[in-house]
Amino acid sequence: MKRTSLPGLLLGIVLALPAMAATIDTVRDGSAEEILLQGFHWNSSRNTEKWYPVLSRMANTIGADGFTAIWMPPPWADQSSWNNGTVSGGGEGYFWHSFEKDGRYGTDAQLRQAAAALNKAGVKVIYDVVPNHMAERDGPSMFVRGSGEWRQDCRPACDEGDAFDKGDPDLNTGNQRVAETFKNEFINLRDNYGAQGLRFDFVRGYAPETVDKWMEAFGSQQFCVGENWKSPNEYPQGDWRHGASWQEVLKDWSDRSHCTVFDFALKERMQNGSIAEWRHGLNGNPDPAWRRIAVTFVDNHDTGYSPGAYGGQHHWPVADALINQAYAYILSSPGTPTVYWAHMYDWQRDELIRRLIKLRKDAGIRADSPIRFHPNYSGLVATTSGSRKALVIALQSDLQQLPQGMQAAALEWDNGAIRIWSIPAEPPQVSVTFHCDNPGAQPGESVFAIGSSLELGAWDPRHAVPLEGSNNRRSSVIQLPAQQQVEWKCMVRRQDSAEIRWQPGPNVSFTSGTANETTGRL
Ligand code: 7SA
Ligand code: CA
Repeated sequence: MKRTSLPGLLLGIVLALPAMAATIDTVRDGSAEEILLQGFHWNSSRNTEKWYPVLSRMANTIGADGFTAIWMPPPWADQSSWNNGTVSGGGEGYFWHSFEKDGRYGTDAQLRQAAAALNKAGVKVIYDVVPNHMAERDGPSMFVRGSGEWRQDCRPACDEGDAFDKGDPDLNTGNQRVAETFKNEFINLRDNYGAQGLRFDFVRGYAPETVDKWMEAFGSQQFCVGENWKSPNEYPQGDWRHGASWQEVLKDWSDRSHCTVFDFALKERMQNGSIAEWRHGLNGNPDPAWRRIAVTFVDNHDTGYSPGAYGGQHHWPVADALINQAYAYILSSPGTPTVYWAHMYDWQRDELIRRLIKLRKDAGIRADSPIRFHPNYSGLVATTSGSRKALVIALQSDLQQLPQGMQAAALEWDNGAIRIWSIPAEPPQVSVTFHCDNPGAQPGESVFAIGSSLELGAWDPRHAVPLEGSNNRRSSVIQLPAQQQVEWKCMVRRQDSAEIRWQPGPNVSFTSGTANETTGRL
């Protein structure tokens, strides 16, 4: 037996410690550089060709297109059918009746083949799982009514969260046997169906702590994402979340489950905000621990359209004209981006998406990569700092070229509505306070900082940075990459005229990171 030296033994123990940690203190986000494909749409279970063989056939393409993981439909048998007046459906996996894998998407054997082909193509398999509720069929069910295993077995309900529909299909995930049964099935998906992660459906219906326990058993180094689609105003009055932001509600769920979350904060801004307000997604949060948990998406099988019957569900679709810009944003910004099957493989957005994925991977962008926004330009302009390169994103912006003017855009799309530059990797960004001392200030004057870098408007008065404060000193904190040689000046513009007064004399120049404040004098 090879003798292990004492240092080697100690090193071995130290390396093993994190895996043995009782509960993890970080989030289960895979490599933190995942690029997720939603591997189905709402009508996939009604597809002419069975869906699992489609996935087997497409596995190498999916891998070659740059996806590192695929969100699979729920693998459990769903023979339901329902019709609520305007639309009908059933069989999609969300109203399953047993853990049998033979369902509308294909057979057990076809599922194993698809999972094996995807794993072989380097694509992690993430199953959609639905532990909140199930359909009952005639004959013995997995769980026994009246035994405390169903929500309605107790008065009032015994359940860890909201009811699905009227609550009659809800299981009591707080019940030991129910939790154990799902734990064993998740391990079965890991060991026999190639699962390296799980997407938890309808997490509003059960406790995040239960998800954390299931993931401990499944394997903490794996990937998990929760679908917590519940707006703050859906929480009862008196619950702290009622008045909170979408981001805070999502972060709370993630903190308690140690899973990532679909970034419904960004989705809500894409639906209701201007493009500049997309910066308020979870993935744009100044705190990397918040960006890291965000699984960004444009649309999915609920919110978006799908090929086939009724055009799918389209509960909350992104405006068609914004879809390309939304993909440009999520694929060049922090978080874990998700691409919807139909956009990629049915509706010919694949060329743009493929190029965006390549830019992201070349730059080495991670879920928690830094991002800084440049509100001194119109539209949405931001710089995401990757480990190998930085990407400058300009959506619906008047930013036509970078300050140096040397860099051609790496990607231009939709007549310039999308521009992305790929620039050399940057040192970590620092905050610098810019002051303009303006003893001669007149009422109705606005004071700006203007200078050489993108953050300072590249010497273009239209993109100078407005400073706030009292008459004789106005300031603003601006984020810049460290070690940059910055040249700048103060500038005054009278509100009622285009007249501009420049700081006299030479530029103020400093190196960012050595000084964390800099002062000009008008
Ligand atoms: O309206 C969209 C947004 O607009 C914005 O302006 C709003 C947002 O707040 C607002 O700011 O979002 C709201 O609406 C969303 C969509 O309804 C809500 C969201 O919370 C709310 O804020 O999202 C909820 O609904 C989604 C579909 C869920 C979310 O988790 C949930 O929060 N998505 C996942 C969950 C399920 C269920 O597992 C799946 O649902 C989704 O694909 C998955 O992604 O037991 C017998 C029985 C009886 O109990 C019933 O009374 C009877 O009606 C059967 C019958 N139930 C059937 C349903 O009526 C029928 O619709 C059931 C058996 O089948 C169907 O349910 C489908 C569901 O329609 C479908 O979306 C379900 C099961 O097949 O599969 C899918
Ligand atoms: Ca429930």
